[in-house]
Amino acid sequence: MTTTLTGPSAQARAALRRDATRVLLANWTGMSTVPSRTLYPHQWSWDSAFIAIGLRHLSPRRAQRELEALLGAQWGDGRIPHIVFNPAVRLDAYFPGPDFWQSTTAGRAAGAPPGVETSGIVQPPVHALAAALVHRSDPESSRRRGFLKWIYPRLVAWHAYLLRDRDFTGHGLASIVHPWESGMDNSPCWDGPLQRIVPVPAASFRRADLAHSDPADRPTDLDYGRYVRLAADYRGHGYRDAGTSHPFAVEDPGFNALLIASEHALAGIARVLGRDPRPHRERAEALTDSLVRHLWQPHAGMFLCRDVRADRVIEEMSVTGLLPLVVPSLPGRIASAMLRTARGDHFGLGSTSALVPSYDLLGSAFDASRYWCGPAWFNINWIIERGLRLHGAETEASALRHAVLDAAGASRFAEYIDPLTGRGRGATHFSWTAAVTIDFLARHDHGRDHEHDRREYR
Ligand code: 9WN
Repeated sequence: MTTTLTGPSAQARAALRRDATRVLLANWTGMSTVPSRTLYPHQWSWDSAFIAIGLRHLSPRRAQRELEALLGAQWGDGRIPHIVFNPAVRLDAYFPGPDFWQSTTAGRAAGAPPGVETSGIVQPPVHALAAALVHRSDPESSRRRGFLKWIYPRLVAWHAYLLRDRDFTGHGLASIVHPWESGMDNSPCWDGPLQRIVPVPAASFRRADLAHSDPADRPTDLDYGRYVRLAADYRGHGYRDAGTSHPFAVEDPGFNALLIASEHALAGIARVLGRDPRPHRERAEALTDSLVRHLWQPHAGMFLCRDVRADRVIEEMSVTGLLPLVVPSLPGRIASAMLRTARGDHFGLGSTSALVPSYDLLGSAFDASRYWCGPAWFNINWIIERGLRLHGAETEASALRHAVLDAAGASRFAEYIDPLTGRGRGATHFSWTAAVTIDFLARHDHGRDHEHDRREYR
């Protein structure tokens, strides 16, 4: 895959922006944006955060509405569900759909809202970061609509849920209780903990994803059998965390890193609202200490997941362990080691792989096509690019941005790509791919990356 140092020409940038804009317009339902018209015809939690980050350059108001639609389905206990279902979509268009999750009945005691069907699990907490960026794109309309005032207490409740109900170890970190909660569904990191889960028989459910994509690109039926078992058992416990055994419980560094970045963003939001930002900063620093203390693994040169039930480090190098680059106050020696790991043979940044792959290029489970077992994802590379800039690797950040723009255009805004060849995989016209493209193009045009990030964390 070739990448230019200067990036696409002005003409190519204009064409890319036009095409990416079309994707986001076509995927807008009137209330929010679907990740993909075919594969994912509802609203997804972390997708909407990335989508809002792109949409803010087209319509700050629509970006605000994207996040408001998601937070409008927040549960009473503070959780933001990973899917908000659109009642106009056929039940068999996505599995597991609202008839499986049954949030309005099974989730009632945990505070599921009565007027909307949602899933009962969560996804990585990137929302406060998205809200801060959306606000900054048009502070005037944000103020007029009371955007931050409305969203701030909801984001505070969301983080409180994660740190209150999901800290199973007392480490001060949030655990995920289902592979889907990581956003990296079939990462090889989950293979070990999933061994404990008895899959439901494949004949007992009907997957909808295979109608829209190549089975070789997707998780297997065995994976699905385990996903369904975990979700059904959680539902059986009313989606309550207290008193539920959670046979799958993992401290995931990427999930917690995004929580830290979002907690810093909450400090910025609090300041704009005239509130005290210090509790957020202190929480972010405490989380950073816990992340380093419990998940940093010097022998790997990166963060690794922890299997909470087995009380064991998961010795698999997934890109989730590089996402802490997005944490601003990471100790310098750790940031440097991570940069070396990203550039090295396991992730091949700037050499073997123009975009950072989702999993260790040398890992025994590496598969260049299969979902989170190797392919490179655009939202993940957006996070890595931000991390590179935060830690002073400006040149690599620009090269990565150009590579993302090349790959997005060449793959028709693919869901993900083969990291070795750049070939698109999964769905095309994928929303967060278009959103990340628009965000990178806007920043290319304004050339204000550096200044932005420094200001954010002051
Ligand atoms: C399950 C929507 C979502 C992303 C996830 C990605 C995939 C769903 C699925 O699609 O997960 O949530 O059915 O495979 O893994 O990161 O949010 O784009």
